[in-house]
Amino acid sequence: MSKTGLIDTPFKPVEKNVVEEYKTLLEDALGFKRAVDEEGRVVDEELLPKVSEGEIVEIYTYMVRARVIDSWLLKLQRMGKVALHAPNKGQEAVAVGAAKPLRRDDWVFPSYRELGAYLVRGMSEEEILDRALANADDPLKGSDFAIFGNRKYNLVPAPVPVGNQIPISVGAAYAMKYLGRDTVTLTFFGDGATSRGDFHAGLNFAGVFKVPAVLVIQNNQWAISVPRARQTAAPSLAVKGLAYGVPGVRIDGNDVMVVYKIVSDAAEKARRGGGPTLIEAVTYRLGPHTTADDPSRYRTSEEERIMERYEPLRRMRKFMESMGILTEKEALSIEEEWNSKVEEIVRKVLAKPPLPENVFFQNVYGEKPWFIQEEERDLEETLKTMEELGLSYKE
Ligand SMILES: Cc1ncc(C[n+]2csc(CCOP(=O)(O)OP(=O)(O)O)c2C)c(N)n1
Repeated sequence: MSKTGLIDTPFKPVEKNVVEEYKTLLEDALGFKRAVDEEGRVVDEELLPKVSEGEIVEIYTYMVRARVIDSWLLKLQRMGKVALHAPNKGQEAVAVGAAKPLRRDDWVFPSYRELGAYLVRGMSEEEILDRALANADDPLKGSDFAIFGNRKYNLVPAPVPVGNQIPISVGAAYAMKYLGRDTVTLTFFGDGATSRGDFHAGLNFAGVFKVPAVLVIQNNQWAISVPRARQTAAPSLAVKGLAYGVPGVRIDGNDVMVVYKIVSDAAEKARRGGGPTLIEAVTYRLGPHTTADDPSRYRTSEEERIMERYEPLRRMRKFMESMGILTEKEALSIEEEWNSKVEEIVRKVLAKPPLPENVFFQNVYGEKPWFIQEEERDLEETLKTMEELGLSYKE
């Protein structure tokens, strides 16, 4: 026996009880949990979260709001007002269902496709649009496009490199544990991100140090044009957690009820010192990867048409109707209501002034080095000369 007891000696196989425990864990990681099927029927009552009817309507409303703002961002990009947008259509249940059970002081590390989570955290449509248009009220002051986030809501801006948020969020979770807090981190990333080294480094650290992290894979089947089958030869993505000692659960990501339930249980377990969970939420991206993508080059419209049947809003309407919570008509009127609300917000936001031209030189350095000061002066002079010549770079 070593002094620390941390090394395997004498050499022996893994104990029987661990093998038994892993057999149960395998079932979760290779299975497929759902509470409500695509026709809105309850298929497993045990997986329904304990939420009131009012909360169910609230959850549905967040999903509607995410869908509405998403379609506006798409339109505004086509109008040349937004540089780039990564559509969320079809993935609202994962974003809303995972963010909703969290506490205000928990931390969310999104990827770039979680509008529903931003709304749940408290970001308004106006703030989302200010960000997307990079206007004078943009909370991130024009830094990078298509990336959201806001310190006010413990919502960390997503990185551009795929999967970078994984080790960063795991480190943040470790910090929470180190500080003795009972806050957790919730991280979103795609199926493609599971092929990056950052995923493996993050999961390994999370498992070894039992950090309070909930890691959610938005398995939307595609990493731009690369299908899920090209990401791994493993039978599921959730099963990858087990190699790192992180329990993995594979769930129906279009069933917001099961997403809420599984994330809520994982977060509470993490809060009590039970360590991390990897959740594979199986969903489908109904739109293009970004506004710069054309999915018809790598998948059929037949596939998209079939997947429409599984989309989460339709399922929620059917579920609420069958539970006598809201009729389909009432549910659809929530969509109409938000459509007109957001239209008004769009008008307001479009009328706001742009960021000042010298924004590049602000918010980066506490004290600007000489070469930055020189560049800033250069810009000022260029703008002055353009004005004298009657030239404008604005529309
Ligand atoms: C390190 C890195 N490699 C490549 C890219 C280009 N890229 C941007 S998004 C993306 C696909 C990501 O797919 P996935 O993780 O499944 O997320 P999804 O977009 O499907 O939500 C790629 C390859 C990048 N941003 N960073």
